[in-house]
Amino acid sequence: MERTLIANLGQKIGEEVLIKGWVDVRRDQGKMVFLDFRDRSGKVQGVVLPNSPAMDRAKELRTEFVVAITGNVNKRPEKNIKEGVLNGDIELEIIGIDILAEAETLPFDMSADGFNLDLVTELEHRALSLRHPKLQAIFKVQAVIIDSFREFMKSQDFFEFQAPSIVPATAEGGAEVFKIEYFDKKAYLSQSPQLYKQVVMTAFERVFSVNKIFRAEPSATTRHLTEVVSLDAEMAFIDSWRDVRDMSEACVRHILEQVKTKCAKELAFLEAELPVMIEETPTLSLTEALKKLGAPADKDLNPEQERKLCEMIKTETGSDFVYVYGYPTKQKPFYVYPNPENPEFNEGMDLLCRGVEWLSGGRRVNDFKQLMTHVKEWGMDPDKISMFLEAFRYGAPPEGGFAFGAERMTMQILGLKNVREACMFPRDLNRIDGLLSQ
Ligand code: AMO
Repeated sequence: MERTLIANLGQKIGEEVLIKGWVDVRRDQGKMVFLDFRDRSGKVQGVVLPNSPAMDRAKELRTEFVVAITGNVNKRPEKNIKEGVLNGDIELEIIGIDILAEAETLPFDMSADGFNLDLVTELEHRALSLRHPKLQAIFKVQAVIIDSFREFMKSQDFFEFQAPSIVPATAEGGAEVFKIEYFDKKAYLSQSPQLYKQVVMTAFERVFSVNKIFRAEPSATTRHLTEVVSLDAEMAFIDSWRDVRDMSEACVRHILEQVKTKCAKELAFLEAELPVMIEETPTLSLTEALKKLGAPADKDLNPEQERKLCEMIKTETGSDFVYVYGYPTKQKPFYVYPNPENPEFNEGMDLLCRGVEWLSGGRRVNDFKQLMTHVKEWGMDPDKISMFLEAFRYGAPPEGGFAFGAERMTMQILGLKNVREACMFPRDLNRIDGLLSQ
């Protein structure tokens, strides 16, 4: 018999079917055994009646056994119907049980009601906690976020390329970088595809990538990982950094719309409310933002100021988002474009959402002579970035771009408290799968 997915059982009322999946819950009531089964499509309740040939086997089953079940799909009596629940109106009368794999007793209760683990235990048992619908909902939303990013960039005629992870020089500054032994030479794990997206832009004009980036982040915070999925874009022939701002805003809007329509079930299950993006996202210079906060002029916003600024903007405008642009030129990497009217400040920008930085970007220096001046002033070794410089030596248009972290985006969209909840296999100062012992 061909396998029927659990979500399709409702179309097979009165028929004999074969399902395959895991035992989700087992309730032994002596004469009868109730078993909930789970596959990739959903759950169904099964029952082994007193005279069933499957009774002996049913007594052997425990949670997470992998099974193939034959049974009849019956309509539930009116009084037992559960409205609004998948298969709430049917029940599988079990006639055959084939055990495909046994499971040891679980180290913790994984049933929907019993699943209230602290994050450390959840991470300690990632292989098991991934089977829970809460975690599956989070990562389904993340998959839609990444898909929608790709979809939007392609709709705007951006070309997808694969950026390297092993690089000869750091793009974003020295401290937070992993050095690797590359045979008997030194190399780095890429902090950002920044220099590569700029190079590819000089050939394809509009480019994007979905890549892993690595940051040797020395502190364990709720928003920093050492391995991040970065959604990067770069575009040629801009008139100003505002073109980049507008493109990134349209991209976020598309992602939010897609999550809203494609993940309605997951959002409801996680009790998540999408952040509000109003028609025109409020946009302030760093100087204006600090003034608004009553803070002295500074090089950047600290996390507390980011949180406070977002709260103020939310109260004033209803927007959960705010762009901040115009950072002190020397505080940002060498490639960021200084404002020609006030070169002390640059045309870099950040997008904050619900108190956390979500995206960075802006206009880049495209004039080769100016770029070489920056290379010197920022103390970069031109030999290490010779490929990047070649692209600009031979004609690069005015350009800019942006990057999101997929985990931060997932965290803020779902209102999660810790970025580790939004990363399937988080790496940080203390953890690579398990806790690091030294
Ligand atoms: P930036 O360093 O701000 O910019 O990174 C861009 C976005 O990546 C995410 N992110 C992180 N998420 C979790 N943990 C981390 N340690 C971490 N580091 C970064 C954030 C952040 O907004 N090259 C520029 C982008 C550009 O200008 O196009 C860059 O890398 O969501």
